[in-house]
Amino acid sequence: GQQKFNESKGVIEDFPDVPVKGQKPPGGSKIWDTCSIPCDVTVKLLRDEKHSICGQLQQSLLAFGRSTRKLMRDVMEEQQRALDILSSQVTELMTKVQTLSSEVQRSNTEMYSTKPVQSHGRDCSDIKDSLVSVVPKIPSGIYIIHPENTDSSFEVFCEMDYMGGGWTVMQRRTDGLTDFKRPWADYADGFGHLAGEHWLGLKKVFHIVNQKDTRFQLHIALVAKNDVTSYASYDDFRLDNETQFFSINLGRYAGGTGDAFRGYEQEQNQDTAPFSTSDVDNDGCNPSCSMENRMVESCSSQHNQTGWWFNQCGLANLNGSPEDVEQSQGQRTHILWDTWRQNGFPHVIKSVTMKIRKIATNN
Ligand SMILES: [Ca+2]
Repeated sequence: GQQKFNESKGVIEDFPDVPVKGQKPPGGSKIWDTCSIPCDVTVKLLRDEKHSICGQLQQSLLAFGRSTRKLMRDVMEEQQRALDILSSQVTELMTKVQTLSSEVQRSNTEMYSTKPVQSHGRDCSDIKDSLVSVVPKIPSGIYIIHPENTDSSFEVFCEMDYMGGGWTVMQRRTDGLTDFKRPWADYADGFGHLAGEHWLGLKKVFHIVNQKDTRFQLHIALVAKNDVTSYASYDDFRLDNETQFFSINLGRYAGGTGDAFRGYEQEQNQDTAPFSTSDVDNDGCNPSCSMENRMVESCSSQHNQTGWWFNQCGLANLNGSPEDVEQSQGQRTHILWDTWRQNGFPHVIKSVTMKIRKIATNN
């Protein structure tokens, strides 16, 4: 009867309420002729059978839909799991790369932090000049210098490869691991590790740049977060003595970063400004100055307790932090060289080195 049912299905389905009495099911004449049961009973049976099969069909369709959905869910979960595994592997690899590169960096630093070369000179350019005829390639590293008119010798880091070599490093910020929130005494004497981040110290720099018959240039090398590099250079650099709070004196500017030491306006000009720290305030905000609609009493406090030649407070502070940390409210914690910009915004600076070198003079 199954086949017959299928053939008559269309009719019954299309007109379920039409009375079927006396109607011949198409092609069903054989059953019809031999039918011993009354026709309306047969129709009822067929209709019941149709309903039950329809119900079964519906059930299996639902089941099929459910299992399809489950299958898709399973597939998606499987893919998600695979993605999770992949991304955790990527993270693991990146961590490994970071560890490796920091190890490379450390071993580089360790390479430099071996014992200072026992070669004396008045500064790194002096050492370079005296070694250049005996050593084919003078290595960068820690050397001992003894500036004229001082009783003491001290260690400095000499950059012997960069731009002709002979550079005495007076400041370096690279990884933010050294605390630059320091009082006056530390900025006067120096702190940090010569092979890594450090501030050589105002007294030492004063001794180097104040030797007779010498002139020094200052070179500031900046690296932005996006690895763009540039520099600012001053063809003359001197410090006044400690009783004048090591005021800075700058010559002509050259470079690609803009002259942030002088800024755009006279009141931002840090040239000739005395040095300030959180405990020694020479910042020109007396009793306070207005910055970005805030009253600032101490530029050092405004700049994360660092020391600099602040002047109301100015557009430069290379002792800020190289880390991309979130700034606290109204504070300037980053390395600042505000004239170095891209698309109108200051570069985010990730490292800086300040170095000085003797300029050859005629006498
Ligand atoms: Ca002040």
